[in-house]
Amino acid sequence: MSYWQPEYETMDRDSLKELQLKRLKKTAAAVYNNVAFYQQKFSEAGVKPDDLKSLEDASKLPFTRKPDLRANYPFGLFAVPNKDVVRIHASSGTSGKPTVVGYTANDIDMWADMMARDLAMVGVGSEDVFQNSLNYGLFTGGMGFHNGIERLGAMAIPAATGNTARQLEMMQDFGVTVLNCTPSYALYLAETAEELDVTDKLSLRIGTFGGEPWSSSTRKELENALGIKAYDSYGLSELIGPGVAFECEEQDGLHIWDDHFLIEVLDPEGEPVAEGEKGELVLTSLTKEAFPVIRYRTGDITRLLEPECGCGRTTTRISRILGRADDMLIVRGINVFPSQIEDVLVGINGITDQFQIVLDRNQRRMDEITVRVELADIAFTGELKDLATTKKKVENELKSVLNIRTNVELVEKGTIPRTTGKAQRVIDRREAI
Ligand code: DLL
Repeated sequence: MSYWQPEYETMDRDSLKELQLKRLKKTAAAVYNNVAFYQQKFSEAGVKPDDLKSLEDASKLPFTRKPDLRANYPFGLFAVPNKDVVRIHASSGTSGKPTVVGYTANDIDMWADMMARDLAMVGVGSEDVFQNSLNYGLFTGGMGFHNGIERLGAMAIPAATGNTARQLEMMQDFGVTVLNCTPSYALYLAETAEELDVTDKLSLRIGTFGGEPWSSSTRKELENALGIKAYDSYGLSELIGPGVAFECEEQDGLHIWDDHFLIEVLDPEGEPVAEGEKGELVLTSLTKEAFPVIRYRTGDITRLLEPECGCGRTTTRISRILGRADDMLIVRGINVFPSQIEDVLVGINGITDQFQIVLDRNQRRMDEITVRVELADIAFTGELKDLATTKKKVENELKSVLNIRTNVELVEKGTIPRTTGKAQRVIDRREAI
């Protein structure tokens, strides 16, 4: 086990709370004094930074949401003058303007520390050759990891995304031991390695995957296909980028760095859920200078786990992200999370793990859900040859988990577009009809 910053990773809860309160007061004062949006929100809520006497008082602070970032595009929420901002990142989003986030030199430095902690936590060290196959650019993934890899002293390969055959060649030629990318791209890389018959030539031992939801069954599949231990990596641009929470070697929940973030898990009314219950992750930054955020509604659904962890760290732990408050599909009144569908598909023989969910509204104005599933090569051999049986099996298993009838469309291998970044799993055509 290796700790990057044991003074924070194993801090006792009382000292941690004291540190959090000190940092919360500083952050609240910084946004109140420097950002018109926060000054107005604080006034509407009837609260001033000086009212923060204990950590519990954080609940008096107003929430921040994604539309607030859009409304203040591009630099309206920066708490320092532009001359102190050394970098920006932006996320494209599905509608309207992107959301822009900024960093001071200290922010970049602290981000690199957090990432180094994350990587040390899963056993990455200076001997490792680290292929970073996330997009470098406005997306936070590539550069965020890059700085952490260098900070830790591993050898960084800034492979970025695309050219999958070349990615596999680099892995062989450079003796890559750690791969970092989205889980969908990892699946694609594993599939291509098998097709090119190079899986045996890889020396990977660790995979760190994130940026989008994935399931524990996908973890098993990636671990078997690539001969690695695979870890979940969570983050979002608004809070810093990747590195907000990461699994440890126990693979039992993600540690959040609560010396940098104040963590709440809330119900839709904004009240804390009981321990262990599902709720929305709400985060406040405690150390950021350029772009601090107060009670940011991430939209990500998770649950708080017992803080004690086998690895010895005392930081707050959350479960893997169970879905998004706003990505949850409502089909005939039933809540459907794409991750539930993924879980079912991964366990069935004869199909690949590539899938797409298509939502339509029929002539009777009823929602129809179709799951497009790809057949694997083995689907045409032995007892699996009977495709109708495979289709029935997928339909039955989906029905038993989702409590709703789904149409299953079996499609040829390779039909569903592969991605080097985040996968597009849902095509919602209901509005168009
Ligand atoms: O995706 C940062 C990142 C890059 C994290 C690479 C990890 C690895 P955004 O583009 O702002 O930032 O998207 C953030 O992606 O609110 C979640 O909904 C989703 N997400 C990120 N990581 C995970 C994960 C980056 N491990 C949004 N599991 C978040 C589930 C995830 N969802």
